Amino acid sequence: GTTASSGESAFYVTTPIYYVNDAPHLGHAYTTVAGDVLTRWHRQRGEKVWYLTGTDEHGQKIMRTAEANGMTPQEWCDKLVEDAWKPLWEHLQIANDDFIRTTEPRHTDRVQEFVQDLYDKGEIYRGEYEGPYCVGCEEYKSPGDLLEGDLCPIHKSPVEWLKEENYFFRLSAYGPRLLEHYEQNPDFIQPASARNEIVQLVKQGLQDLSISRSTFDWGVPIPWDSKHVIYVWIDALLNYATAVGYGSDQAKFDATWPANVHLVGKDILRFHAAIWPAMLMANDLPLPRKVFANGWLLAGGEKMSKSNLTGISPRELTSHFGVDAYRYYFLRAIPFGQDGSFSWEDFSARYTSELANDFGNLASRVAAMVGKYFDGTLPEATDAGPAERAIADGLATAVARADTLIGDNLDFAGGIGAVFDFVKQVNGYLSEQAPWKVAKDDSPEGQARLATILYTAAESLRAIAVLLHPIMPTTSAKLWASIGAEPHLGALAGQRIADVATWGRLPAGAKVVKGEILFPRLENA
Ligand code: ME8
Repeated sequence: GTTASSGESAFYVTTPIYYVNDAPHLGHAYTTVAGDVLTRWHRQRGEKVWYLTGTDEHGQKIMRTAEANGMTPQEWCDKLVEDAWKPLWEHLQIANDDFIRTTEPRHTDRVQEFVQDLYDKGEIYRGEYEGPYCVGCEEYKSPGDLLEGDLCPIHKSPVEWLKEENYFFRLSAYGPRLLEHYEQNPDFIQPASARNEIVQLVKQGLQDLSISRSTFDWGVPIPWDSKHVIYVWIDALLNYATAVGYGSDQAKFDATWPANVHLVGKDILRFHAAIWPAMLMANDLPLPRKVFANGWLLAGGEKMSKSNLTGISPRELTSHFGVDAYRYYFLRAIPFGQDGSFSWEDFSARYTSELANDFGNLASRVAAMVGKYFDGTLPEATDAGPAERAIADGLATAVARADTLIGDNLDFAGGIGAVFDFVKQVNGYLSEQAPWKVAKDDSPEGQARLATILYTAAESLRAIAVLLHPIMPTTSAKLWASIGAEPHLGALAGQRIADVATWGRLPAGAKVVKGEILFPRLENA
């Protein structure tokens, strides 16, 4: 692969670029929050990171929606991006470094160059295609995959029969090289179920891919034949390269590409794990390091979607549970890579037991006791023994597990679980040590013991605030402020995962204040 000429290369993560035919729902937010947690974790490791999201604005689906709403496609896209998509990502605290729209010239110009290059190399030829097409998927289907009545298996709506003169990409030629790549890079497609699916598919043999359309014009024109526009998926996949300087800023491209992780839903795995790598191979570009397919959020047992009218808006949930609990819930409740169902009952139960009781109460109890017994000034731990060593050890274990699980394996549920095992351990420590009883002992030994217990608990909160920062940035910042960490240790975002388990970083003398309740009791929904 390419190495950066200007130092370290970035940990580059992408989300799919979403269709702007409608407003975002829980499914889109699921992938985008996952990418945000992953990239925030890597920033907290001290790595250089680039997080990209954006919107897919060409094709028939968008064109028809715009028409139905009495707008030009461009007007429609501008409105949806500014009124719905960007504001939601801000609301959910998504810290993306860039937002690419496929109608931007920085993208369309490069797409034309890329396709022209392939044409010049003989990778594209003219031919005819006939087959069933699903506009919802923007994809030709195999007749064998259709449901009774010629319905798309994903959208459950009728496909259209298309017959066109098109340009084709010689995708079929890339099967052997793709299989070799999967073989030599066992982690290229994850999880294993996704990898197996793609290996099977490619082994069956790939067909050449129709990459242009001539029956409508909302797309990027084929440079050598302006009666055709480039197939929306070819246009869309290239966003991952054009957004980081492909063809326009070589230094930036070299410092960013290849992507470390393409996050995608399993519905669009084939495009990312077979077609996209073949396109890159055809133009001699390095392949992404990993394509990770998340499972589907289900509603009534089916994929939640805009077209099925089951797409719930994330704001319906954040207005009730808050943004941080929202970010936490989906990653904690559903193993990443598997399908899962959302329910109000499950969300409420986890909110109350895990966030409000286990975590929120721990933070408020500790702050209240430092306030009550030491006037809000963190005392020194002069009497540390086996119980305190067990906490320090538990922390080291939690950090190591969370770092591998979240940072390397994208096992968010497991990694968050590791942090919450530590939260539970600290709660258990407090119940056993019972500082409220020790406080009744006025002797110097009793007071030293009390100080040690409360120091240990506050120092644990220092670590918990850092570990949960990528997942719940606002809550963690409140906790960081409440234990008075900033004046001594600096900003929360500047804390490094490698330092979290170093015991004793929060110094005695820190000003601890009982801040606002981290997870207020839920009102009846
Ligand atoms: O496919 N469960 O855009 P899209 C989990 N423009 N994730 C879901 C989901 C669900 N029920 N519904 C949607 C496109 N997603 C193309 C992508 S990329 C070059 C072009 C998430 O608006 C999931 O990540 O249909 C899925 O892949 C993506 O949204 C599809 O969004």
